Amino acid sequence: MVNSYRIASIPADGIGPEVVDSAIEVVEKLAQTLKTFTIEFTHIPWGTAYYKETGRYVDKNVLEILQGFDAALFGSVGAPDVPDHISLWGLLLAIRGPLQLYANVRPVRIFPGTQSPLRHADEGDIDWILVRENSEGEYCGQGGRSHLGQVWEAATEVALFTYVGIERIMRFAFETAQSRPRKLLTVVTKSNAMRNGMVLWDEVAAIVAKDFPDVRWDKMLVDAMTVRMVNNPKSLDTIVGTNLHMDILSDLAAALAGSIGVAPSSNLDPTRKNPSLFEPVHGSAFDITGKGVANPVATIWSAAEMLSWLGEKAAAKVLMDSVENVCRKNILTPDLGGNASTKDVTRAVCDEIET
Ligand code: GGG
Repeated sequence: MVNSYRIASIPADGIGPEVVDSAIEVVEKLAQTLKTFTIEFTHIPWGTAYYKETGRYVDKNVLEILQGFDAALFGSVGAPDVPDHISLWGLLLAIRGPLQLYANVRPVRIFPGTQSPLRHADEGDIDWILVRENSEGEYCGQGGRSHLGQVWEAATEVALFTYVGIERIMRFAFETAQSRPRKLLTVVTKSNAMRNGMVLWDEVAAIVAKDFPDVRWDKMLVDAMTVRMVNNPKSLDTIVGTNLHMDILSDLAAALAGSIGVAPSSNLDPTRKNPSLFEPVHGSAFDITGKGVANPVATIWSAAEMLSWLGEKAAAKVLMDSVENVCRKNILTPDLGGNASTKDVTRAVCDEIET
C-alpha cells in the first residue's frame, strides 16, 4: 500500500509555467522510479491571464478549492502590465491569508559545483533556514490614503503585530532550530527604532526561549544582520523575522548562496488543518520569460520540501541528491554561470533519479 497525493499546480505568471512544468516532470519521474508513492497534479489556471479574462486572480472559493488537495505547488506572480500590488494581493496573498500559511520557511545553501559571490564562503559555509512570519506585520493590509491628488496627499501602511502571531512563529522557529545540529537561532528585529511591535517581538522571543533551553539564541537589528550575513555567514543557522524583513533578507541570502534561481520556499500551516503551498522565492522574471533559461532548481527544491512535508522524506532526499549531482556535473543555467537550458537541467535531474 503506497500513499497517494493530490497536488494543485498553480504556475501563474512569467517563468512560473516553465519552472513548474520542470518540477512536475522530475517529481513524476521520481514517483515512477521509486514506486513508494503516487502523485497527481491538477492544473489551476489562476494568474494574470485569468485576471484579464475574469477580473479575478483567483476563484472566490479559493479556500474550498485548495482544501481538496494535499498541497499546492506555485510558480510566480507578476506581469509587466499589471501593477505589482494588484497581482501580489490578488493572487499570492489571497491564498496565504485564507489558508493561514503563517510560517514561510526558506532554506539557503551553496550547492556543489556553484559559487557564492563571497570570496570567503565555500560549500557548507552558508547553510541557513530563514523563517519568515507570513501573515501579519507590514503585509497585514491595513492602511490607507487620503487627500488624493493634493500636495498633502498622505498614505499609511500599518505594521500590525499580535502576541499570538509572534508567539506561534517564534515557537516554530525555536522548534526548527532545535531540530538542526547546531541548535542556533537568530531573532531579527528593528526594535531600537520601532518601539512597539518590534519590542513585542523581543519580549515574546525571550518568553518562548525559556521552553527551549538547549537552543542558543541571539538578537540582531535587521541592518546589522545584512552585514553579518556577508561578513560572518558561518555564525548563522536558523533566522526568524517579520514578513518584510525576511522577504528582503531571503533575497540577499539567496544571492549570497549563488543565485535566487535556487532558493525554495514553503508556506506552511503548521497546524496542518489546511494544505501548505510551495513555491520558488523568485518572481516572474519577465526579462527571461519564454527564453527557456529559467533555473528550475528553486521549484524542484520547493517540490522536494513539499514531499518532505507530506511525509515522503526518503523521496525528497533522492530528489535533492539528484539535483546536487547535476550541479556537481556543472549542468547549470546562466544565473549560475552555466549555459544549460531549463530543459537540460530537468532532463539531467530525471536521468540522475533513474540511476
Ligand atoms: N514565487 C514567488 C513570487 O512570485 N514572488 C513574488 C513576490 O513578489 N512575492 C512577495 C512575497 O513573497 O511576499
